[in-house]
Amino acid sequence: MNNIAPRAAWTIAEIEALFALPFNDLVMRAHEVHRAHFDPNEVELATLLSVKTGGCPEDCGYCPQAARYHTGVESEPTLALDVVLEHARAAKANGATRFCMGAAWRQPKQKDIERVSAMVSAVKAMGLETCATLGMLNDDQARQLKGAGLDYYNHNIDTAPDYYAEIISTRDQQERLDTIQNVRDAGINVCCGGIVGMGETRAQRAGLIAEIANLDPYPESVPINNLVQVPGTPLHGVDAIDPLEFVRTIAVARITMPKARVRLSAGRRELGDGIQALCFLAGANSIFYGDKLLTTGNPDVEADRDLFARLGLHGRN
Ligand code: SAM
Ligand code: DTB
Ligand code: SF4
Repeated sequence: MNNIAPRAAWTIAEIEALFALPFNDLVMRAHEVHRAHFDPNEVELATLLSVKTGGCPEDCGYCPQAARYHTGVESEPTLALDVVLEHARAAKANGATRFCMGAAWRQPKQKDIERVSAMVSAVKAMGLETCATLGMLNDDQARQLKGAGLDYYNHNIDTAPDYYAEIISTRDQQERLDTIQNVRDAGINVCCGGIVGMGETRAQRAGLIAEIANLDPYPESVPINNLVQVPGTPLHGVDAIDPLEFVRTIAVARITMPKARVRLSAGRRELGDGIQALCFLAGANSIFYGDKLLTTGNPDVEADRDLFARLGLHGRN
């Protein structure tokens, strides 16, 4: 169990009140919380690799990997172990400390768990922290991954409970919460966040943060994704979020989850350098690092090195 102490549950009204603060007051408060718990100039670098791409049976309205949407992403077989290790070696050489393996499954099969377990053990042996995101897990599957040495499991609740059904119909949010509990019970660190910029209201963004912050204990890692709009997905063409509202979301995550790694996740290219700098000020202290997310683009390594140099930021040791 981690040392993240729970507090009394956050009400949605309390979280909405944070969102409603004047921007400077909100960011200052978040930055103070950030400084009290972390080196404010240190940002964790996590590199993603899609180890099984496309052909997913789910209908997540944001996702280019759902088989039912015509996005140009082809279904590919699971990557071979040596290919995964080649990517992990390159990520480590570039300065990443965490390697996250993603798969477009609703739920892995036993054979999948065995293959991913081999990847996890080998990546961990290279001295990287390991993370996987493979869809829903039962308790036995979570325990097998823990046995292979998995450090983190990513499973997002994605959006507020009252908006969820607009985005996904093939599984409900309670199933997501059950997986998160199975991961927790197996002794794996939890990485759980969501996506903003999907047409949700501010109250729904507050609902998303409340649900994550009220997990007991709250997750060790909290990815906040800015929707990457992909042609062919139902959410393509939705109004983008105001970038300053994105910064507010990061700040509220930091205040409500003081000891979590808040990850400025997908959608950084669309935010630009100035907004990313504000996100780091507001308490983001982790990014996905490397030229690709799972199937879409990310700022390239050179651009991130340049941004870190301009801001005086450094990676974790
Ligand atoms: N299939 C597994 C699952 O859904 O849990 C694991 C991979 S899935 C791609 C992991 C997460 O990526 C999703 O829960 C979602 O939060 C995020 N994601 C997927 N497509 C995205 C997009 N277009 N923009 C932002 N985040 C996205
Ligand atoms: C998370 O919260 N964001 C990452 C990771 N967890 C697996 C995925 C972002 C995917 C963006 C769309 C794509 O590249 O396919
Ligand atoms: Fe499948 Fe995950 Fe994409 Fe949903 S987010 S369609 S479960 S790969």
